[in-house]
Amino acid sequence: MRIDVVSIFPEYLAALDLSLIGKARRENLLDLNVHDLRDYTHDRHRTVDDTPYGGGAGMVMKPEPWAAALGRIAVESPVATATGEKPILIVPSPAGAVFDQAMAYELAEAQHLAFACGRYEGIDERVIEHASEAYDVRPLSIGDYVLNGGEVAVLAMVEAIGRLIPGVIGNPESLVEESHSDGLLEYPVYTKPASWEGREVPEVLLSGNHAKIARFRRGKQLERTAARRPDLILQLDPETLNRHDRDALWHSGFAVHEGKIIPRSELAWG
Ligand code: 6SD
Repeated sequence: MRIDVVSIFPEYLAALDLSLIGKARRENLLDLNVHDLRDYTHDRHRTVDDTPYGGGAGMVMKPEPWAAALGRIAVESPVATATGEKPILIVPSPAGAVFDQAMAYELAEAQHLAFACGRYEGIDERVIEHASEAYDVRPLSIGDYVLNGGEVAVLAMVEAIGRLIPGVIGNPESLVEESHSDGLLEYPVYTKPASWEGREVPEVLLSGNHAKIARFRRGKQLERTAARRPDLILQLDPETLNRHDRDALWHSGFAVHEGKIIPRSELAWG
């Protein structure tokens, strides 16, 4: 996969040299290129911002450097060249659709992703419209809170997407069981010592009874998800829930009633 990131703070992306993503780059599984937006300016001060039309606080990123940077990246895109397909341009924004694990899986299939990191009050909107001619543009949010720029959002998305590229994670089995891939949060994990500070590892995990361990873990996933993310419980397909699952959900305040999952408080009696 090829990834291009455009930012006025290219050093922010240095963390992508580390750990699994850094290793994937060195092994040529990931061709990641970080570009300094100021390299696409032509004035002495390398200006990337200007005052907003209509007034208001702060500055807006000028269109010309963005058009030059994104134009160069599109022309050099391996997908545009090989298949005539458009590369995907992700624009982090608190006003975007929320990036989730399903999106990470979808984007991990792409040949070429580009990321445009805004700063100040954001990028002149016409850049987004103009970029749609060469890119499949996706304004994406990493959650409902406000950052100062797109760089931290890009770090999160590149890590979430990059680890799904075949070969990046040594043991692909670890991708199967993880949080969100089955719509549930992860079960709790423990290691040695079995007794620590007066706290014991749950006995069933020391039993060697694999069926019982699997049931225990599934129960913990359902219990945790019900307590912390009840919204995820309501999105489960009730057809995927066995007798043990329904029992665990009942104890966590949910019922399967007439083919639907509902909070037990909404069960109509009589
Ligand atoms: C000015 C940006 C770009 C400012 C952002 C994204 C999310 N989820 N929160 N905040 C953000 C992105 C903020 O450029």
